[in-house]
Amino acid sequence: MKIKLIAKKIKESKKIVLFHHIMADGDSISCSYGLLKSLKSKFPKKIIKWVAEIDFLKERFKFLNIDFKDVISGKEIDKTWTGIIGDNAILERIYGSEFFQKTGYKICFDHHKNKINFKANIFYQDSTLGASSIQAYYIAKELNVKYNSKNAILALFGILTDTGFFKYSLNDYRPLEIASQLLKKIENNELDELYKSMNKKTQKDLNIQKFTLNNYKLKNGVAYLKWKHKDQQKLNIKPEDCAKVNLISNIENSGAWIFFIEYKEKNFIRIEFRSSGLPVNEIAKKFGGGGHQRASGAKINIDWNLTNKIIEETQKQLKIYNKKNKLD
Ligand SMILES: [Mn+2]
Repeated sequence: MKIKLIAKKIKESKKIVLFHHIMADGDSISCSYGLLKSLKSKFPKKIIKWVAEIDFLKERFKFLNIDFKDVISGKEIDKTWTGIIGDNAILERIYGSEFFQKTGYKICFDHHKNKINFKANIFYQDSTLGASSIQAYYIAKELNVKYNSKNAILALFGILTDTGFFKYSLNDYRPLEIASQLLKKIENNELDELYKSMNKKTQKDLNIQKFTLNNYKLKNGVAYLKWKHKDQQKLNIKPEDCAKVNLISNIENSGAWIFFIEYKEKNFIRIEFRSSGLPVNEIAKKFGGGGHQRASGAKINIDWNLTNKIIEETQKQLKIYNKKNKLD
C-alpha cells in the first residue's frame, strides 16, 4: 500500500530530490544515487536531483565511478520539491537535513526498527527486510522501471552490503529473489569488478587486521577491542578506518563482539555492537544508540570507565540470553 502511494506521488511530482544518510554505506547509495538513476531513466522530463556529500562518496566509493552531475547544493530547494530519504528515519542523520526539511512533500522508507523522528507525508517502514535497497527496488518495480546493467548493479550493491552477501538475511528468500532478477541485467565483467572492489584488502586493512587480532580480548563470551587514539596514530589511520568489528565475529565461545573507537578530535567514542543473536540494540539504546538486533551502534563521551561498564552489561545480558535459549 505504501509502495503504491510512493509511486503515485513520484509520478505526480515535477521536482524530486533524493538524500542519503551521513557516513553513507552501500545501502544508502542504492537508495539515493541508485534510485535517482532508475527514476531518471523512467522519467527523463522530470527534474530529479540529489544532495550528496561529494568528497566522502568519492573517497569511499571510488570503484562505483559515481557521476555527480545531478547533485544540487540544496539552497534551491523549497516547497515545490518532493524529498526522498531511504535507509534512515532520523532527521539528524540525513546529510543536508536542513534542505530536506524545506521540501514540500517528504517520503521516507526505512528498514530499521527505530521510530521516525520527523514529520513525513509517507513513511514506509519494513524492518523485516535486510536492506532498504529492497524497498527502493519495490518502488522502482511499481513504477515499471526497466533495469540496465548500470542501475541494476547499484540496486544489487545495497542488497549485498546490508545482507553481507546474503549471509545475514538467512532464510529470507526476497534478497536472493530480487538479486536473481537484477543479475539478469548485469554484465559479468561489471559484477566481477564490484566483487573485487567490495572484497579488496589494502596494506592499511591488513595492518588493522593484524592489530585487531593481536589485541582483542575475549571475556565471558564477549569479544571486544578498544581502539585508542594512540594506537590509531601508531598505525597512521583515522578512527573511521577502525570500524570493522566483524574482524572478531563469531569466535568460538563468544556471543557478542564490540569495538570502541576513540574519535579524539570530535571528542567521542563510537561503539559498534554485533552478536550472533543477543539483542544488542537493547544495550545500545541504554547508551543513547540503536540499530538492529544483531548489529547496533552508539556514541558516548570519551570515558573508558564507561566502556568497561558497557562490556559488563553485555556480558550480563549475554549470560541471561544464553540461559534463556539454553546455549550455555
Ligand atoms: Mn540499510
